[in-house]
Amino acid sequence: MRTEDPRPIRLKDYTPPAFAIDEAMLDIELDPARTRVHSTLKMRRNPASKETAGPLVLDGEKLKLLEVRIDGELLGPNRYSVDGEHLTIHEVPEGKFTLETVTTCAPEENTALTGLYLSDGIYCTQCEAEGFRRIAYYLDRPDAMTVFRTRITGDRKKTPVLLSNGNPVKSGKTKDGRHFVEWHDPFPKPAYLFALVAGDLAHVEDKFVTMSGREVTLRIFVEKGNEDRCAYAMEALKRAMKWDEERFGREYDLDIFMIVAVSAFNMGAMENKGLNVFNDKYILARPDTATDADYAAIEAIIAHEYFHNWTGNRITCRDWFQLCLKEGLTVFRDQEFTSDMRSRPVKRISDVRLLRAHQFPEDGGPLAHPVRPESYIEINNFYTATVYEKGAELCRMIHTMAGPKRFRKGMDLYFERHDGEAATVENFLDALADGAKLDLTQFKRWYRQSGTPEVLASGRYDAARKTYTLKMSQVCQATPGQPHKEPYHIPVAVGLVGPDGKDMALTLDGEDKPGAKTRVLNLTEREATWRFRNVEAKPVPSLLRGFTAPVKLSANLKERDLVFLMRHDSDSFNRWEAAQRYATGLLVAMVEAEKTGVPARKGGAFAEMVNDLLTAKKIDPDFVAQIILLPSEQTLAQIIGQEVDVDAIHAARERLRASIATQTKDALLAAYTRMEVTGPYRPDADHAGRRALRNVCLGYLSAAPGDEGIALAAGQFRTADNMTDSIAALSVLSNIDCPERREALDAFHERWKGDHLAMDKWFSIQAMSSLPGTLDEVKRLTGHPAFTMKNPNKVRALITNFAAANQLHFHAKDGAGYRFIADKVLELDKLNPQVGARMLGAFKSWRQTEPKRRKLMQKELKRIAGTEGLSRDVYEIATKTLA
Ligand code: B3K
Ligand code: ZN
Repeated sequence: MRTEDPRPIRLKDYTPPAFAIDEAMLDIELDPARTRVHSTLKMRRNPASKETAGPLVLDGEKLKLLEVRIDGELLGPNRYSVDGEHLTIHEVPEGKFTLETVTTCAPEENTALTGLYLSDGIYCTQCEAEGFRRIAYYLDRPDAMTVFRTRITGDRKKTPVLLSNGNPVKSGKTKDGRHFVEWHDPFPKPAYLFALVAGDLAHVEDKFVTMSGREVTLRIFVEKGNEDRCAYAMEALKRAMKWDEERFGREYDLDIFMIVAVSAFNMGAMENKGLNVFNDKYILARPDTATDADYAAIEAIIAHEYFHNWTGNRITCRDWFQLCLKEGLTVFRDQEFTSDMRSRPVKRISDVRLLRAHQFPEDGGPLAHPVRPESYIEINNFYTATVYEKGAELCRMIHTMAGPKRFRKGMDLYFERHDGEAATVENFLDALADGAKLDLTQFKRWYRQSGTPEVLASGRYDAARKTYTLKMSQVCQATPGQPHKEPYHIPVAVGLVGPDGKDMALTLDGEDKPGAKTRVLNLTEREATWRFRNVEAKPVPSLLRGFTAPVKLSANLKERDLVFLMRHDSDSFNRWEAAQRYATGLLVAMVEAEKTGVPARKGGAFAEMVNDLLTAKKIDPDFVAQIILLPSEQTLAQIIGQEVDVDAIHAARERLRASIATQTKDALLAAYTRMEVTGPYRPDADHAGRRALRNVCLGYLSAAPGDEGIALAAGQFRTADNMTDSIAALSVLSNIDCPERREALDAFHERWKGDHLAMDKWFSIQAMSSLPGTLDEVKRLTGHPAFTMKNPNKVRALITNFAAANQLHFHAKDGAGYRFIADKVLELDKLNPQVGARMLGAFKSWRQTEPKRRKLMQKELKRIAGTEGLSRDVYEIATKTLA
């Protein structure tokens, strides 16, 4: 409980800012305890505002105010007032005026890592969403855009590198032996895109020539000694710059583009104009230190932040309710980039996995909110899977409906109309509708209705008439604050697979010629029917190909239809989907059997598929690695949905793994050998795919009875020459109680104890172990010298991972997992509320657990919600989760 409950901010209350800032000049003198910021703002009343009189209210937090001046005149304390959140100047001149403030802040005390902070000797800022107000008094809102000039002064030894946005214009020494650099960013921007970095950093440099022939300097700044880990990030950056030119016609606009890698960062990365700041885990990579998954993430995040330069920076958001305007769209763009760089089907599978693992539960739980939320207490809680991932799905649906060419026309129009503006979702949809010639009126509901629509499909074949009738209906469950939903516009890609395993050409009623083999049907009503003609034999329908809409589909396909599709569907996504559905069906029955003692079947068809795929002459390893993997314990918990018993799920999945491994052992061993990669390490899809499949085989082999799997994993761990294989072997061993386990963990520790990123892997593997005693081990590891609650990567590796990715132990029957996490959330609430609030997300599915656990979870949630002095971040998540 808080003494005063924080008030929600609402979309419907939006009004333009009362004042405009024409120019901002910041003079920043760095000091760990007392950084001095002299801000000079050229201001006037905003002509777009209805407010023509009244005070000037600026945002500011944790600042010490030393001076306020208007047009050079020092204001006495009676002319303004200050509280913990604002500086209010009672009266300002009629026309243009200059406002100067002098404030100080204490970067060394800043553990929240928002605003200006000092960590490991590096000064760094994070201003999105509302961090700039911890640097200076300002109109800290995205629709207040201005040109910034920033002068940074610092110690020459400790901070030889002084960076900010835009282009460097001046530098030199100061009289007191320090030095300064002045930066000028010609592109008007909101304060959330401001950045400053200072420290003793090394850099690597390259260049890129844009499509119009301009040369851009590219620099990646890292801690000294890490220069040899930047090559992949630099390559990825150049590929992203080129791709955005080719695919979207977007060119980079400044003379220099900089990226800084820091080790203390609240999230993945930040798209500050011309000066992206990255969590170093998404920059630094060498074959022996980074896994294939790390390489893939680096490529994707580099691209994502770079793409923000147009979708986010050049066109920014009017207010934070429009967050999906930049995030959903930019995720869609980075997904497309990865699909073009790697395997499109595998990328789609992994994106849908992510969506189902994080977004679906969010949309079906107490924290459900629309892609464009209508209210929030703390905006940082809304950087969610819904805004990002579902937001991307909405862009993907528009792309599906328009086709690539018309979609591009729509995007071109969006850039043309809104470049330099702070825009809204409506602006985006209007531009897309006009440019792509689409009617998006009904589609718009996706942005305001929360919840995952369920689509029910059923088909009937009429052999006499040779018709196939497909009926689809939609419904969306109530979500918090939204009891009733209007029907959505849902594009459903459909194919009909004939008995020969081939797609039929589809002719709808009323058409005289056969059309394409995959057709997009638009379900816009609560229920609709389509009839296909000239269907020569009874088909198996392949519905929602490529997952064209973020819905839950039930098609009630028979087991034999699923087996047929997982072997024959020409749509790779649906082949994978059929295999997942088949395996899920088996596992759910097995979980039931665990409880009732009635033995379930062994999953022969799945094992047969594994066997056939592994022994086929030509295989796509990356795809096979995906399709033979069983659904995760979390997925099963979600599908079961109520009275979830994590022990039964774990036991059932382990039994099925062992059974498949036993049935396919020879094929697994053969593939394990066949997939070995020789020659120098390459992180591309081809090599990474082979390693992925090989390591999935290793996982299965370790589940088979006997010690062969252990020996194989221990051997792989010892001989691996890259982090991917080393980590894969280590995580297999981490789940088996054997002497090789400890040996491998110790050896890894010995080799990598000086490397903070590798140590994160070591922490997280232990946090995710299924062995008994894991919680005690995690508690013990919080005392490890490399662990600190002040570094978010460490916290996420050891603690958040335990809460979010170790379902078995987080949900331990005695409630010890819940207690531990609740304690850590409260501890973080004081240090870093953003990271604490994220961790608390692990409690969101408390209502789905069986009654005893449900009570225990509720008790911890109540304990948190009842704590005096909570941050807005944790308060909002705790109270909404309980509601
Ligand atoms: N825009 C940032 C996220 C900021 C999160 C603030 N709590 C990174 C990104 O999405 O690219
Ligand atoms: Zn983003």
